[in-house]
Order: sequence, then structure tokens, then C-alpha cells
Amino acid sequence: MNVWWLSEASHSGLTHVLLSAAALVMATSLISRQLTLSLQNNFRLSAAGSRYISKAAAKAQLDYDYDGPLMKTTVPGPRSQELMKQLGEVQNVGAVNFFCNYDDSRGNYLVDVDGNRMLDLYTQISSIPIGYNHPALLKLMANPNNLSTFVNRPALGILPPENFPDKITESLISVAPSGMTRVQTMACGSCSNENAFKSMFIWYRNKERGHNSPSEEDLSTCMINQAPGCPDLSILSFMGGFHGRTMGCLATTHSKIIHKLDVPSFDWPIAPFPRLQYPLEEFTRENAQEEARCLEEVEDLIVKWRQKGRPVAGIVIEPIQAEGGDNHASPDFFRKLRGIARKHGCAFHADEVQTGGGSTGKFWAHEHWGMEDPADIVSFSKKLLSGGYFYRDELQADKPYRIFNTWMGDPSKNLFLAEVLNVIRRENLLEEVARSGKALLDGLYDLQAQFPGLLSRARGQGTFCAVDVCDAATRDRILLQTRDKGVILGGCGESSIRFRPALIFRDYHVHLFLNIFSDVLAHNK
Ligand code: PSZ
Repeated sequence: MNVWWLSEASHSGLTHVLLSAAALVMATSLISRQLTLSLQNNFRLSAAGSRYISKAAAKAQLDYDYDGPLMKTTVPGPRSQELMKQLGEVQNVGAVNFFCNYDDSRGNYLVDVDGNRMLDLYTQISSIPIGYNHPALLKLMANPNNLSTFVNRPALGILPPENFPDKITESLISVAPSGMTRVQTMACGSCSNENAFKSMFIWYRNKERGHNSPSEEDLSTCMINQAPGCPDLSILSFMGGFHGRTMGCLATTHSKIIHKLDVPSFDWPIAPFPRLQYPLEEFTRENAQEEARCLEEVEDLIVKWRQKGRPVAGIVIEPIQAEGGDNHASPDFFRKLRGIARKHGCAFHADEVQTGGGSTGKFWAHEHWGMEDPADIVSFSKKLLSGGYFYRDELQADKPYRIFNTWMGDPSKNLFLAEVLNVIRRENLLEEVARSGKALLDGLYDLQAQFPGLLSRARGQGTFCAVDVCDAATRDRILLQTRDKGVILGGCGESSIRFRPALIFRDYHVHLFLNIFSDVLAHNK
């Protein structure tokens, strides 16, 4: 039986529900509840059942966090099932895991509509930077001076608000990658990549022409989808990569069949992504060989596609392939790839939609490459709250309206991001991530030694960690059982489990998780 769609069910496809511009009243009442609600310890981990206890039981150290999971039903519970039926009347709800109570969710804990409180190590597909209902963000919402930013969403490209230059400087520009002074905001990750690709093509064609003036033929042919106005150019991407689901991005996405089936695509070059052995430090020689093989293939493809009349205008790559199974490559690989792009005149685009925002222990994953000039374009979304991309000066489109849409982002997200960055700096969250990430990875190493038939290839950078399970069915079962015990995880790749907690995930959350996870693993031995 052909089951290409089955693995998708294991992908914890929580719909993106971002803290939108809800009524001021709601924000205010939430704040007062946050302040008055004493943390009730309704749940104690049953230490007797735990097989992995390296630390004392978890203790809440964040005043806006709960101090443990609390499960009342299996998930989805009866109320979730009722709502699923109701929503199912108007849309496909096959991917919905359960319905959430975002009012009661706090810190690292997501609460569902049946009153189950779960430690969230997946955070809305890696997109919640500092946990649920962070007091700093609620306060920002409650500030009357910010009200108009939430109520009046502008068409930013033509009518930006007065404070926009300041706010973008305070937020995105304050974390601009090395060598990049410019940023374009967009709505989501796909939209950001789509426009980043267009910028690379526009840059490439102007470079080919040697000037910015298209010919009469360019102008007439572009309207009927013909060359030279619509030039035969390509973007080189990597097998296992994920860059979004819109049609240009989808041509560079190669992680799962479900994303691609039945949708026309471009014939663009696809290079192999290194398939490394873990732990990386133990296989440096083998891994270096594997990376060299892939780099050689990249250069071959660039040459072949040029000969074919479809030159590579840009290379797009994730610093860690996420949807494709948390595949890592070394800083050396990325430095050499950057060199190849430069040598062949291709733009180099690091897609940091999932890796950006601090979970690798640095704000950008490409910082681990140690380069002053890491890329021509860095795209982002998820934890940055707004989508968009940073770019080097020469990638600036030469005319207005070449890169454009109605909203071009959302200034309210920049307000939130500025505050998120304040919290990250004030609370040294990148250091916390490095610390809890080490505890998490060490724990995974221990568990894979304890359950060698079940787990393998533990890997990670910061809390951006993953481990492989022996097969997809076991992985899916483990994900559901862990959830019923109060921990939300995600799947990725063929049979991997990935960890994407918020930046406020501490050591004691790690140990809480490891205790529960080891119980579940013991049941699946
Ligand atoms: O199934 C899906 O559509 C998913 S699940 C996770 C994602 C998409 N991630 C989004 C993503 C990403 O991880 C990288 C590296 N690049 C681009 C995207 C696309 O972002 P969105 O989903 O905002 O369009």
C-alpha cells in the first residue's frame, strides 16, 4: 500500500495561532490574572515510576510559568473532539492535534480546552520565542499608546506609521546579521523566501546586463511568461530542505511528498545535503568526506545548469535542515559553500526561518560558522514574529514596487519583537539556551545509551535538538504517549523527534521532560 501521506499525521501540525491584536480588555484581565494567580502545584511527577532521575523534581523558577504538567484526559479530550467535529464541517481538520486555551497557557505550558496542561517542547512549530502570555508582551498590549498599532494595520510599503523607522531599528536592525544593513519585512516564512528569491533573480539579471535598463524585448516578453523578460534562471537547493509551500519556494522544498504532489514546479538543481554521523565530534573524518562529496556535487550542478542554459542565480540552504529531519552540517561546509557561491557568481541565501531567534544558542545559527560575511540574504519568521529577510546592499531591488505587496509585514509584530529582544538580553536567554540545550543533549545521549534499540543519532545545537526513533510507527506512538503524559514534542524527517522549546526553557524543564520521556521509552522497549 502506498502510504506517502501517513507520516504527515505524526507531524504535530498545530496551526499557527499567534498572539494577535486581541482586545485591550482581554490583555488587561490576563495580566491581572497572571499577577493574582498563585502557582498551584496540582501535579507531582510520580518519581516512583521514573527510570531516569538525575536531578531533583522540577521547581518553578519563572514566576509566569506553571511548575509541571497536569493531565485530566487523554488528548484530544472530549471538548477538543467536539470542536474538531464543529470545525470539520467547514474545513479539513485532519492536521488539528487539539484545541487550545490560550488564556490559561503560560510560560512553557500550553493548556488545552479540556484543562490539560502540557510542557510544550514544540511551541507552535518552533515559533513562540519567550513562552505563552509573557508578562512583558501582555504589558505592551495593554499600553494605550500601542493601541492604534494593533487596530490599524497599514499597507506598510506605501503608508508606514511615523514610528516605523525607529521601531524597525529597535527590533530587526538591532539583530541584523553581520554584513547586512537592510531588511524587508513580510508576512510569513514562505512569503519571505519567495521575495528573497525574486531579489536574487533581479540582482542576477542586472548583473548579467551590466546595467539596470531592461530591453524592449525584456519588457514585452515578461508579460507572456517568456524569456528573456522571464529569464531561464534557477535556484539551487538541497535534498531534504524545506523553504515553504508557495510555488517558487516549493520548487526548493524537498522534505516530504505531501508538500509537493500534483503541483507544477521548476526544473531547478537539487544537491545532496550531507548525511552526517553523530555525535559529530566522533566522526570528523567520515563527515568531512561526506561534506566534500556534497560540495563537489554542488559545483557540478552549477556548471551543468549553466551549460543547460538555466544558470543558478542563487543557492538556498537552512543552517540545520529542520523539517527534513534535523540534519546538521559543519561550519566548514557552510564556509566552503559560501565560497562556491561567490566563485560562480550566485547569491547565497541562508534560510533561518526555523533556526533564527536564539534556539541554537546564538541568535542566528549562521553565527556558528564564524564568518563576517555569512550570506547575501538571511530570511526569518517564526520566533522573530514578523517574516522578512535581511540582505546585503547590492541585493536592493533597483525600483519601487518590484518587491511589494499589501501589508509587507505588520508593524505590531515589530513592537512585540523589540520587547522579546529586551527580554532575551535582560534575562541572558541565549546563555540559558546553551545551558539547557547541553542538559537536553546530554540527557538524550544517556537515553539512547539506555534504549539502543529505540533511539539513535541524538544531535543538536542549543535546544534545537533531535533524536531518531527506530521506525516511523514507533516514533508516532511515542509522540502520542508522551503527549498523554503532558509533554508536547514534534516529529520531523522519516522517524525523528525534534525538540523546539521556547527560549525560557530551563534545566529543570529538561529534567522534568527527561523523566517523563524515559517512562514512555521504557514502555516501548
Ligand atoms: O508543514 C508546513 O508547512 C511547515 S511545518 C514547519 C514549517 C512549515 N516551517 C516553515 C519554514 C521553515 O521551517 C523554513 C526553514 N523555511 C521556510 C518555512 C516556511 O515558513 P511559513 O510556514 O511561515 O511559510
